[in-house]
Amino acid sequence: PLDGGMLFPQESSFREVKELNGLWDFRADGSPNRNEGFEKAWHKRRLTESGPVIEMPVPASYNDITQDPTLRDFIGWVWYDREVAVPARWISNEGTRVVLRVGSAHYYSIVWVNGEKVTEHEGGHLPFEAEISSLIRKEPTKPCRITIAVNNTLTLETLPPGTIQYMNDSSRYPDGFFVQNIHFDFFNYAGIHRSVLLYTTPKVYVDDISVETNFMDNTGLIRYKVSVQGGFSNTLNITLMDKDGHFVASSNGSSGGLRVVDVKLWWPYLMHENPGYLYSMKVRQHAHRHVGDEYTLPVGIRTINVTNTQFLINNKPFYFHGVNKHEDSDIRGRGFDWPLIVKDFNLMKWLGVNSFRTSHYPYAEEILQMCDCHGIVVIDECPGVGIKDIRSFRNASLSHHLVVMDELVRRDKNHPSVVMWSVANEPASEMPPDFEHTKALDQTRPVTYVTITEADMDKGGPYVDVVCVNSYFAWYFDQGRLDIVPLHLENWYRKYQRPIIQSEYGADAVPGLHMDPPMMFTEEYQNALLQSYHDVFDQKRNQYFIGELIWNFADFMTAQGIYRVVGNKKGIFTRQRQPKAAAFLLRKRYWRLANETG
Ligand code: GCB
Repeated sequence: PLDGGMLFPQESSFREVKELNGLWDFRADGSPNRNEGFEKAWHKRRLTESGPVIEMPVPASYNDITQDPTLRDFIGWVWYDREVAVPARWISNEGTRVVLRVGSAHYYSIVWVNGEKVTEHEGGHLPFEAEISSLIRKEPTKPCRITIAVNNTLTLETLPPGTIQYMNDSSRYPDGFFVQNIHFDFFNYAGIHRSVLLYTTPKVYVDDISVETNFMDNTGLIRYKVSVQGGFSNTLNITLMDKDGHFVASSNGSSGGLRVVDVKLWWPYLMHENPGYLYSMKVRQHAHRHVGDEYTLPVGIRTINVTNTQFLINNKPFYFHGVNKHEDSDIRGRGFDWPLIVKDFNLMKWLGVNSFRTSHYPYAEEILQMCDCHGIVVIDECPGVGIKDIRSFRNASLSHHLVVMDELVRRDKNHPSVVMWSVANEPASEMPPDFEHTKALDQTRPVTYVTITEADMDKGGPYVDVVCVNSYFAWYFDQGRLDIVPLHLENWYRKYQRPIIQSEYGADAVPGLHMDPPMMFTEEYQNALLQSYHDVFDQKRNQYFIGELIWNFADFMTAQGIYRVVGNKKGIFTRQRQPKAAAFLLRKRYWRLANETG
């Protein structure tokens, strides 16, 4: 089990947040053994003192920021550093706890403050933090120096996994030549991808909150658990307010229940006129001889249930009509970017999307918060993608996979928008990943993993609550032959007696390429392929077929290869978020579905 909670940093009368985004000094360690930074202890001084640096924006992937191809394709340690002025009141007040938090960095990170190591973390896409109160008090008058080294090397133990192959044949390859082998279809962007923050809490602080919700007739029920760390808390008051700030219910103690009369349920967008209704649960602790603390958690009251044929939200059948996404865009790569996020929400609403899957890794918390507010339903996926080597998965990555699921559930458990966990995408299907662990972590949500129709050996199906399936008929197989789509889908859907989501289907379209009758890679072919799948979906809907998620919302960057023309072009929007013809087809379909399925 993990040590402590990971509440999203929040300002309140008792807490402050200071963003450290902007330009950091940066250097990639290009030394032959990629280890000069550690040998020469670059963290002991400013990075500018150990060699040349460049400016690097945080948050952003570093890969596409410069004109240097070696930095784009760099593998190894990169170093970031900057100084920050810490407010005097944080230092002088011994009752203030100062925490340094990294929203995510890809892949392995080590963090130093004034030359002293404060934490290290394995894995991208999830936050990590360290308390640095005593360190900053050691040299109260000096600015505080933060150094972060990040290594993007993928191994058989990382998620996603990867291997590095050295080419030793000197007649064919130059000295030190290597290639990275990966089995996932997106660029391995690296760097500090989400905000770096300093935040404060009082010494005795609310460390974690968990809620589970239910309702009966008109009464909602919130069961909560609060953990306080750092000392003894005298009293814990819980107050629930509605959206307008009116008092609804209250309770005391570290666990208990709140009854909500005339409950306003959290509904998905398009199912109800007030989607995404959120209460505010204010947790206040009063510690003995210390300042109190306060944290307010948004809470949506809703239930999720899966039957043999249906996915139920608040006991009403829910049909997923949505997209798969990536955190991906020009220049910033996987770096967090508000304009992009808001644009994507606007596009999703324009399309009539009611759900998406966080393919193939956890997305920024701010995105989930927006989904909570807007009533957009999320299938929350862990970075278990590209697991093709069965032996290595069983031996090495499996234990890491469990930790990643722990971290994911800890971070996202309270989001009403998150309705299901996805533990892997297209793993070697003879070796289904461990569902039981995730089930034990969260009994309130169904668990799925994403399989692929081409996998005859699929053995995961029987264990999951919902079967998610990807298929690329008439694309990777039987190229150009749309007439085979119905037969193959039909055969596959017949396999399992449980709810099925078509979790991926699609075709690459190079925007502006036209041909009629349609040919592969044209906008017409993308449309025709989607239509041939939709015809089958429409026959299956209302039986056990509970959703369709297009691959992909937008074009995205991949490694170079003969299958990819500057990235994957299966987007219905370009990477710059302009519509291809398929976006209009989807829009018409999704709004029709919204009217038919409620
Ligand atoms: C898949 C993968 C996805 C790829 C997609 C494709 O099955 O899950 O990551 O991008 O196919 O376009 O090949």
